[in-house]
Amino acid sequence: MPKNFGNYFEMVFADIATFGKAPAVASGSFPQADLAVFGIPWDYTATLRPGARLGPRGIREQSIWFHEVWNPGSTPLVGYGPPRERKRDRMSIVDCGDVTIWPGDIMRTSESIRAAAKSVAEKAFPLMLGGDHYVMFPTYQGVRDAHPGKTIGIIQIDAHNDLCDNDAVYGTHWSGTPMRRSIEDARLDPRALCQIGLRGYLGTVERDYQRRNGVNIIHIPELRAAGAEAVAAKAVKAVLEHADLIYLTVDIDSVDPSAAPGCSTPVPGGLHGEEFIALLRALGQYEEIIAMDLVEVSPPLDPTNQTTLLAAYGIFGFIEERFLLGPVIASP
Ligand SMILES: [Mn+2]
Repeated sequence: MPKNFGNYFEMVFADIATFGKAPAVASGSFPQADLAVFGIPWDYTATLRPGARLGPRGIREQSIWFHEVWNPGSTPLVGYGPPRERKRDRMSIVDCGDVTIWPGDIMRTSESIRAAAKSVAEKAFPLMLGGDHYVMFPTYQGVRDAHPGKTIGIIQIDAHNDLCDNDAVYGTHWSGTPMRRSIEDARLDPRALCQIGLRGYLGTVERDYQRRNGVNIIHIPELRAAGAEAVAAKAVKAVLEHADLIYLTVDIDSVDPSAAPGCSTPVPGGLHGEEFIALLRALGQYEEIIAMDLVEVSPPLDPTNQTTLLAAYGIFGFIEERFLLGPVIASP
């Protein structure tokens, strides 16, 4: 502990808020790491309510609560549940800062995001913090660029299908289109897309498109009945029938507004906070998932920080499962 600068990790309110207090890397450098975090402070393609440009900063601030998951002090933290073996105590995480954006210029910004995501994904498991959901599309393209010769399917946790195409008002590049763009502009096989958590009023055009093209859909009642582990297994299996690897995209509006009010387009009837956490933990057990994002968190709409806190906690559950925890310890 330095004498005059630097504070105990537990002090969430102190020091520079990198993700989980991971070391910040110099802008534009991409070191080898287990996991590399980068933000996209962009919400120019949001529809209903803005503020997701502040999502990366908000998630970083709340993430500090959980830094000991990956960088433990005297006693490693473990998630609640049956005793687990720990594969290792530490992992390397770096925070690459935020991608350069060009306010209002979608195409120039998309090029910037795609190149950044490729650079990160070549060196580490990339974790992207959005940003409205549109930024997932160029991120997905960049991750694909980093895995030449591999097909990459998508598991999407979301209230909305984001399969709109050419809206009369918003056009083709906005937060309702990233899955459609991924299919039509980035050669995603629609059968390698699995959407979990859809609800509310969705367009008949998009519903028919889903059915016609074999998009996999898992609604919340099925998750509630079967449990997170079974749903994660089903989603992974469905996607891997038509792809080599998986990109996981997580829209915080998948969660019920009672637990996640701070987002652009909340829809009642969503995942409970605990279901959200359990689902991310379950998905964290699949090494075929090689990239992740969490999008649509809007701190200005989140006066108690509960949405950003849930987002950060959910991410750490995934990280803990993916990188640090082993099997349940068998009872003697
Ligand atoms: Mn979405």
